[in-house]
Amino acid sequence: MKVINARLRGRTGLFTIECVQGKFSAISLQEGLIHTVDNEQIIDAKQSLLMAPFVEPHIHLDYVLTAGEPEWNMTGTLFEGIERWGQRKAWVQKSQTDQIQDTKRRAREAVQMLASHGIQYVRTHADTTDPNMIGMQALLEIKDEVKDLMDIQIVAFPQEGIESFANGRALLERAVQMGADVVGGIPHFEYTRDKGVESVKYLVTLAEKYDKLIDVHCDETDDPNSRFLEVLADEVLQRGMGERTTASHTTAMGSYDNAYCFKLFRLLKESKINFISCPTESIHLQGRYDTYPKRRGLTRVPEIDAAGMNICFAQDSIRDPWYPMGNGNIMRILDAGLHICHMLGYQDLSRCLDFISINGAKTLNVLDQYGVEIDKPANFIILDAKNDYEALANQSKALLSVRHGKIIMERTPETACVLSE
Ligand code: 17E
Ligand code: FE2
Repeated sequence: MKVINARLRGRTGLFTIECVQGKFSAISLQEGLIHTVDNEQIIDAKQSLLMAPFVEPHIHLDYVLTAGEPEWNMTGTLFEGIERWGQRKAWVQKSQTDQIQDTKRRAREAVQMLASHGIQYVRTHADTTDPNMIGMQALLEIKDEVKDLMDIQIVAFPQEGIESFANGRALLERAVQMGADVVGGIPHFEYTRDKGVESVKYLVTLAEKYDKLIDVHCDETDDPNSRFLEVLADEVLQRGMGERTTASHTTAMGSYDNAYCFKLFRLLKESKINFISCPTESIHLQGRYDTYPKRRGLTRVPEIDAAGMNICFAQDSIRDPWYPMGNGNIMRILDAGLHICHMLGYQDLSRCLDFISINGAKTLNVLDQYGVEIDKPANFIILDAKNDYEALANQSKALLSVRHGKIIMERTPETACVLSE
């Protein structure tokens, strides 16, 4: 496969990219524009941006497309979301639906949405607070079924707690033995501060024992006293597991006082942990107990980024008990995130795609196989834009997605013709 007339991020000029046996074999600067040759083997990028695929680092594929089943989340809070999901678990059990098939059908639909937006790397959570392990079983099957479209990592995620749910610890370990890639937790939801701390220690020990990555739903609350991030960072720093660890949400950081947060940053930087912010989810779920002024309820994205730490954006939900919107388009999330975080300065605009590509890949620990570089897997997208700024401003979509040198998605560019008198 050969692509001509492609722009690359961070480089000037037009490039020809060649792939052999599923890998990038040549990347060469052209003298100028190559006029289209009539050859079906050659793809003309028409001066659009060719880049590594988008990354969706935090989504719940077992929850997707369940909003309103059997009831809608009326308060818009995290806690009602958890309650509604618990209600759905009981409801589908009673209805004699084949739960594995139901979960696989919904996850498959979401995978199509993600793939159609140029996403090829996904980290999904699977609820382990279910003695039947429906989410785990279904997503393990889906991971294998769709491997030609995307790489999926599965997080063993104890939605209703490790210490505060019956057999929470054993269920989490079982999910790891079943084949989870990542160990999760939810310390801010545990009944007490002490149980939250215990849960973090337990999950880190479990990840170390089985040599797994870590991704914790951490301090997803507006409560400024929710301080499990420091516990997580310290635990993984001591064990040298920081780069393999992710703190998702950390929305309480948006409510910490500056003196505490300044002190915390020293530990965070030293620990080298990764961060994920889910801006649409957090702007929707947080701030719910405020009148006015109403807080935004996001973590400190620009400050984490400016301090040299790794942070990326994610969707979290597609129409589930927590969040009724979503369509797989991570460009929408980037757009919302940059607005909410006051990140529309030119410097941010000109590298904004980092937050949904390379930073996500770093979080997933897949950098060894990610990027448009010779000898790496020929996984890439062509965006309907010339650069980051234009992609964001136009909410550009991926026109083509190529994986191991094969086209897996093609989109016909949308055109509108405005008629004037
Ligand atoms: N579960 C959770 O604890 N928090 C969320 N934002 C979602 C599920 C979507
Ligand atoms: Fe989540």
